[in-house]
Amino acid sequence: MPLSRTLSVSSLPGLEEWEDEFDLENTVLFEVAWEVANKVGGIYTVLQTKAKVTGDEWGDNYYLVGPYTEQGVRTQVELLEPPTPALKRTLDSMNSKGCKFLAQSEEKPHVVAHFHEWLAGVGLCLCRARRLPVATIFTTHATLLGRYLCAGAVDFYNNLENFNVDKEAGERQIYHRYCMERAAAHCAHVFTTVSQITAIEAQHLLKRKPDIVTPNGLNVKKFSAMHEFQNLHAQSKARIQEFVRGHFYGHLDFNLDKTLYFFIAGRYEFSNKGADVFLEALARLNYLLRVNGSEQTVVAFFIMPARTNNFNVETLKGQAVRKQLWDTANTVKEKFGRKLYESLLVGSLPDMNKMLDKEDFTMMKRAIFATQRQSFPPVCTHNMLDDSSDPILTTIRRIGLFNSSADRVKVIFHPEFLSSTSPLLPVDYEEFVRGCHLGVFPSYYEPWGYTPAECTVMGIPSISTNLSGFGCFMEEHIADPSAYGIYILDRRFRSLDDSCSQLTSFLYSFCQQSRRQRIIQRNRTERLSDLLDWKYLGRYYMSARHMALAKAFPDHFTYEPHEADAAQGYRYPRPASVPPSPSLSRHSSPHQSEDEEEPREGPLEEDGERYDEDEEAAKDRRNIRAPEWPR
Ligand code: G6P
Ligand code: 1S3
Repeated sequence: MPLSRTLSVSSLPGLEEWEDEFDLENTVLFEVAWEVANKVGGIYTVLQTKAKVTGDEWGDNYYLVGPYTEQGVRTQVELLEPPTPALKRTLDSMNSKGCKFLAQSEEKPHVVAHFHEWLAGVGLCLCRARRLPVATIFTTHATLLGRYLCAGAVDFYNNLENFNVDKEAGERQIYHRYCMERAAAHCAHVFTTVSQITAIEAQHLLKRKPDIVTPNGLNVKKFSAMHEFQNLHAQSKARIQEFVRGHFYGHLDFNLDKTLYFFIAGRYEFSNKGADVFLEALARLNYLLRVNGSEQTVVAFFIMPARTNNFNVETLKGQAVRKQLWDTANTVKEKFGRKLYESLLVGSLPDMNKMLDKEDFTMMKRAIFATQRQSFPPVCTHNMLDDSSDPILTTIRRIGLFNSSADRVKVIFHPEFLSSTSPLLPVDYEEFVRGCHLGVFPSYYEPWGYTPAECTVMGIPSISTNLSGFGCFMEEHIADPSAYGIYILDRRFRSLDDSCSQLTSFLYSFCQQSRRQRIIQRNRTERLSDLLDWKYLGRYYMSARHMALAKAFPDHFTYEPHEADAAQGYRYPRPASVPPSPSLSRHSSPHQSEDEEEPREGPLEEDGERYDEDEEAAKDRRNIRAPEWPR
């Protein structure tokens, strides 16, 4: 009996459920990548989050192949016996021969082998060179040469068609790797990449136009309580505030209730990831907040791993001082409580002048004394090995953001990925993101960009760019992205200086929102999650596999070319309560009320209009322009 596969997209309003009967019997899918159960970067996230929908579709016929690492096997893999005799024979044979071959079976299944990135692409080239009966797919998540060219001072996007690719690769000493990538792209039955912008790049640098764009999705977690993500924001923010209390000990002259947390995170590619632009915009924001006498403070985190030899003493001391103050307060509180209790027991009101004795005051004075320090709170949490040449630190020295009292923008560089077991900031990445107010990812080179996508599904607004796959995808599918907390910076048609100004204005406008405006905006941001769910985006991978099977085994499979652009024209409307013309709206985030009420208990007034989150969401669903479905 043929297995059938169904991808449910019913959660995405306006898109019909896509059901496709496809004979999967005797068809096997291998997905091969260096990052299978091996966390290096974004490709790990692609494979790990996609595993569920692909597994639902292919069941036991789905295999992920990656490098054997002790750590990966111990923490992420459950060791099992091979489920079919054919696979067992193949694996036994591979073991005995030192892993020499892959496709051998009496049943002659139709094999689809999907290779990610140039490292795995070597396997693809060998499949074709040895004429194995395998339908092959190659996905590149970035081009090697593109990444290298962008990291230098090159006007990349205006010169895509002019690069002498062999020369450029040779000069950067990546010619051998470049050749492997280009060979894999050309050998594959189907070549894909993660965004339109990288498709154009691949066409020029690898000299093959991708057949399908396969955007990256996420495994979206839905809470049963609708606003649970708002509660999580408050809880996680409290964890970050604790850290900030320690980090800024002795300089806590700003109001934590009026402090916003911005962050950038990812691989440490200073200009590719836009850390340069972010720093410049922070310096300008600092100036604007100061001259306008703003009460807001911004703490900007840079979470980018660099070479260090552990936390620095001053940073650790900050958390120790905070802990000591906490312990002191608790000791005094307990003594106070006991005296109060004794007094109530004998039926009298306590004499408040006798509640604290000399010893208590001494203890408190000593604790306060420990919070005195001469230096500013450190910018960096670790001892950097390349302190004097590090690009973030060098820029901070140049722009002078040293965490002084006068600064309205404070900077914390944490050059290590976050972990819930850290003695300094014991939160994992997800918890950290939830606790922040805004993710800032002004990348110059970003084929997709998971960081803003992750923010979106957690209901945290973010800034990306029109040079990132994510930013372009959101621009295409949302009528007014900024109303949903998706700010897209123009890095394509503006000079660097203009992009910095635009980013500054995004940041400054964000700082002017009231709490209730931020809450409304987070509700809207979170509503976009379905758009980024593999339940919906998985269809592009399906199409790529259909196409590859049809090319490799034309007698057995056919491919309907319309499949790949099934969602063209799909668009989220502007939120129902945002005025239709931008001229009516200073910026299209929810605004302008100074009160700090929270809008979750019922309808509220927004710009004289009624705002009701549930009603607005329902209205938006009705307004969504459904695409014409090609059949
Ligand atoms: C969530 C919580 C509220 C809290 C708010 C803070 O919405 O449910 O209780 O007041 O976050 O928002 P803010 O943007 O100021 O961190
Ligand atoms: C690449 O990882 P990166 O951060 O080096 O692949 C990711 C997954 O497709 C993608 O999101 C990212 O933009 C690329 O750059």
